[in-house]
Amino acid sequence: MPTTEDRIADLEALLKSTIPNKHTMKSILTLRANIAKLRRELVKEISSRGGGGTGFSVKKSGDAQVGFIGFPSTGKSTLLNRLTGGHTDSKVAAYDFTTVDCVPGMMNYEKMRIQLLDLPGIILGASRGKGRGREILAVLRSVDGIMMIIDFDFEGRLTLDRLTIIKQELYNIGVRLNRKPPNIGIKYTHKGGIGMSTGVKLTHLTPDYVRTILSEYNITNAQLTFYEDSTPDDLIDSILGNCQYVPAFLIVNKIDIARPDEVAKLPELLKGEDWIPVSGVTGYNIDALREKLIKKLDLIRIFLKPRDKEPDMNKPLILKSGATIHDACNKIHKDFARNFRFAKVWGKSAKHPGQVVHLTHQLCDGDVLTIFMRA
Ligand SMILES: Nc1nc2c(ncn2[C@@H]2O[C@H](COP(=O)(O)OP(=O)(O)OP(=O)(O)O)[C@@H](O)[C@H]2O)c(=O)[nH]1
Ligand SMILES: [Mg+2]
Repeated sequence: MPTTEDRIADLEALLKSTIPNKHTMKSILTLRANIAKLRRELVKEISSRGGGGTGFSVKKSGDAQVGFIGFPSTGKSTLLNRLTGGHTDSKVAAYDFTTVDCVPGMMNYEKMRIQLLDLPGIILGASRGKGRGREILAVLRSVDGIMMIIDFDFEGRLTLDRLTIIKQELYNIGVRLNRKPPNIGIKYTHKGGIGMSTGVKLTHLTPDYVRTILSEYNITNAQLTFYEDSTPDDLIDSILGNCQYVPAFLIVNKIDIARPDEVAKLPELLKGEDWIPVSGVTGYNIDALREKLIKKLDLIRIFLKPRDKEPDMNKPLILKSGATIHDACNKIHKDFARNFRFAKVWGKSAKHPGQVVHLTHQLCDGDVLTIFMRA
């Protein structure tokens, strides 16, 4: 039986060979919708199989998890060693596929503990099941941040073809970088066909295209509201809802061996990317890399204050930006939310020191918090 990958390849070939004109428009739309649908089936397969059952078993720890993704020998393990101050067992060597497992390390930064996951170098076609590719990529569906890494070659040059592949592989497994979930409202109805309302001009979708995509998912009655200029992929992401939205940035490693004229070209070459040049070997920009990572994760520190006592300023609770008292309670212990009465908060999120707040109150970095529970 053909695999999902084979079916995608067949349809892509068919799409390529179809000359667009007004007679073929309908079949082109159907083909595109079919391909997109199969791609998402692949995502489901990957996330449920975790790459074939022998997935990496790394216990999550720390306040957040961040994964490295890059081709072999780009310097992932070297950087992991640098960032963790050597608190990891990841081996470094001058040959490809030195790392064959998911190796964790802990980076400590201003009372935050970030678990970094070193991964084997990916190869082209990882998401289509080559090597341990799927397992590697499956790990990246569950992290709080992703560091993509590319490097200068022996001649001191940098090309972006590998970055394109990395991004495509992540896309294929349903990982969306640096973006919010699509803002499309879908209300399923029992009758009335497909209704569409738009607050903005749609430049990537026509009503016909929307209907074709929906019919691929057997949706014949629904009311759609587009709040932004969405793409066909956005629509499918919304229907399926199985994508991960992860903050990410690009590390340009081995800057120590870069040709000066190549370095000068970097701002132009990497326009639109969130990137940082570093050297794992000389340590150049490693502190800046730590800072960048922390900023990207957008974490906040909450200091817990026991009733009538001073707050513990040494061990903050680390939460994601935008977190509420409810999130704080859940992080401490599930009983905290269940038996919650009210809380008092001091700091940026409080209207006045010691403001009484409830579960939906949003916290800010540096807040001090006392939780009162039912006896
Ligand atoms: N010149 C230079 N060499 C580096 C740098 N970082 C790593 N290397 C070298 O690149 C080679 C590969 O480094 P690793 O850290 O093992 O690379 P990796 O990405 O973990 O490789 P795999 O585990 O095989 O995927 C080693 O010989 C490192 O010494 C750097 O910043 N500059
Ligand atoms: Mg390695």
